[in-house]
Amino acid sequence: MGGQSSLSEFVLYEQRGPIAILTLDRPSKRNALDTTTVRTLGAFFADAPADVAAAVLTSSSEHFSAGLDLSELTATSVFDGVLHSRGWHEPLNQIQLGTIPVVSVLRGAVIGGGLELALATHIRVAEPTAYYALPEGSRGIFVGGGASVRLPRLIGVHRMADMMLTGRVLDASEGLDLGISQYLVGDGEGFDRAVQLAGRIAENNPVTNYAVLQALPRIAEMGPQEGLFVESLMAAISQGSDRAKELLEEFLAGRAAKVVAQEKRDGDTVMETA
Ligand code: 1HE
Repeated sequence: MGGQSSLSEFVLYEQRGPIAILTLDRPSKRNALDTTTVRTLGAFFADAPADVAAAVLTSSSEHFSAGLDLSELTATSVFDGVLHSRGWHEPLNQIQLGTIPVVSVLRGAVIGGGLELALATHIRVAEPTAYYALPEGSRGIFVGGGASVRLPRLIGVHRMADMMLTGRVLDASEGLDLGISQYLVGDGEGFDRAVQLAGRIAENNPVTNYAVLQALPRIAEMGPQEGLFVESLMAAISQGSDRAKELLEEFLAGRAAKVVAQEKRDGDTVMETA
């Protein structure tokens, strides 16, 4: 288990059993993300400890992140700008296309690069204070941390265009409706819910988690027939794993969790052991 340590100047780290907890900790700058912080996050997920099965990405203060550390935007050349943006793409890909499912806790500002970081996580749990914006439009720049690829796939090009052209800010409830977050919980409840979800995810067959992170987004980008074929391969690989066989035996012996529709306060349906 161990207590809290630091991965880098603005990233705290703690492991609770199979769950890694990474905390953005730069409250005085509203968790503005400098290059080292973004690289630290990517490097962690590119080479996560073998006993980590799921992760929570949260913040130590009332804001998730105010985005790119604008003091870094003094890039001197066009080429520096390309490299700076690519310097975000790689770490965010390491998160999204890694092997560890990441649950983020969104509250307060989820702005610009902060939103881009959140979009690279797999499950987003928002609190009512969360708000989403892309002020790049007003700052005379364009998104550079993957938003033009990830956000339209969630909310559509037209809504992202609105956010960039008009500075429109989406609130937590709009974010839930549009799929920016999958969960909306009460004030101060985000972290506990994220840990609970991460715990649930950590119990899955690792092959299933791998398939969800690696195969699912690729299949979603394929033509339907190619997707169906890759799906059959992934299905066979997961079914052939020892853990899948154990879980099937448990179910057939009446010892497995049943699917129980349970209306939670915010309408979530969860699996419960009967
Ligand atoms: C920052 C940053 C930052 C705050 N980089 N220093 N993101 C933005 O355009 C959002 C800019 N930030 C804000 O709009 C506001 O700070 C907040 C709405 C998030 C919070 O407001 P507030 O009133 O609580 O705080 P504040 O007084 O504005 O800021 C506190 C300090 O944090 C202040 O520094 P101080 O030394 O004067 O105390 C701010 O300068 C500092 N700060 N946000 C640097 N972002 C891969 S490309 C991605 C491109 C982008 O992300 S563009 C969007 C950038």
